[in-house]
Amino acid sequence: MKIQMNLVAAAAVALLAGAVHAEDLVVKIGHVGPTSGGIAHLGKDNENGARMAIDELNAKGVMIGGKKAKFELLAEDDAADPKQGTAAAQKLVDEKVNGVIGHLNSGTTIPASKIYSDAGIPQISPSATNPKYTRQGFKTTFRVVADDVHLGGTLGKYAVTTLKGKTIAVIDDRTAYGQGVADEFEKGVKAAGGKVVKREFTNDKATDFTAILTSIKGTKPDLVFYGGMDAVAGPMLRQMKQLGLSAKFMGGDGICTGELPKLAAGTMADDQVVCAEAGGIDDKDKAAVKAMEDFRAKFKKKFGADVQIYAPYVYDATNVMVAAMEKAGSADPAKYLPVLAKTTGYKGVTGVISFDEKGDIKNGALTLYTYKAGQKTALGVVH
Ligand code: ABU
Repeated sequence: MKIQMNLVAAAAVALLAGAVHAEDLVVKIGHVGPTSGGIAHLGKDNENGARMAIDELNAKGVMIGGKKAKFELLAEDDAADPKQGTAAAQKLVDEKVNGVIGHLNSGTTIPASKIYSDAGIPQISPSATNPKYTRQGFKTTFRVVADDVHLGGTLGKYAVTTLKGKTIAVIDDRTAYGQGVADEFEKGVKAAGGKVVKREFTNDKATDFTAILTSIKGTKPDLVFYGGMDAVAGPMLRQMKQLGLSAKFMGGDGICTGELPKLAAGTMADDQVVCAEAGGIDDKDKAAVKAMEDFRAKFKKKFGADVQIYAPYVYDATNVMVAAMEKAGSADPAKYLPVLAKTTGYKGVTGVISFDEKGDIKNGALTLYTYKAGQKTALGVVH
């Protein structure tokens, strides 16, 4: 009899628990990045940033409009390819996601943004830096990093005024990001009174740069800028060394990764490479520095890997989106989108996030880095 009573009680508890689950609000967050191909290490880094945020939000228990939210991560791979990017976007729209974090590359983020905009789904890119992304007149596009105008322009000025570059060569990979950041770099060099003596291009899958590096070597450059990603920059640095081209090497955030020394197979001299991350926190802000250190330690413990570059920005982007849902009391894109657009003073691990009228981060910082003994080493934060 007693056993029967216990079984009835257990069944009641299970029923109650089931009823609570039935009341949960399922919130689907899409994430898109290249988790296959040459920059899969960066796509995985971004995806892990989203996974970390989602796991923490579920563990914390977030209430949206009086219901307990259960967040689901729908992670898609676009292989950094614009066509696969739009296919992934359409798939997420068909899955009726409540919001999207991504994509990683400007070349995939920009075409995908039209699909999300048509569906009214908010999208926050944690890493696409081409300015066009937020300048298409869409209400659904947001970005938590500085853009290539700031990035390329700052690096161009730095090349001339700090590194004293006199003969500067520029290479890009002809992607929306690579070409765009190289153009902005060139403008920055010219504005600072410098001169670009050679402009060459390759593509984002190339492995042999002998012809363009030989042509550049003929101009005796003291500085080479590459607009593109680390998967190409690494082998390019290796081939520069083979050709006896020991110029300084600069690039934007796409090369500014923890993986670059490995991809360059130990051919980088100390201080040879200068690059910039499109975000950063002031090292005088001890609380912010500690928050970032804690994030990196938690990330390493959870995934067994160091942050490459943008995982903390993905983490913040996910949390900013969910904070807007909480504030709006709804995960319905039409209801929380206006609240997201008004985001002001959100304190994340990457700093303070406020959006301007285009959906860009206000007062986005940059962090300049070099590499010493194969370690990415900060030179300073620029606003
Ligand atoms: N911002 C560098 C990598 C992503 C992109 O903009 O293509």
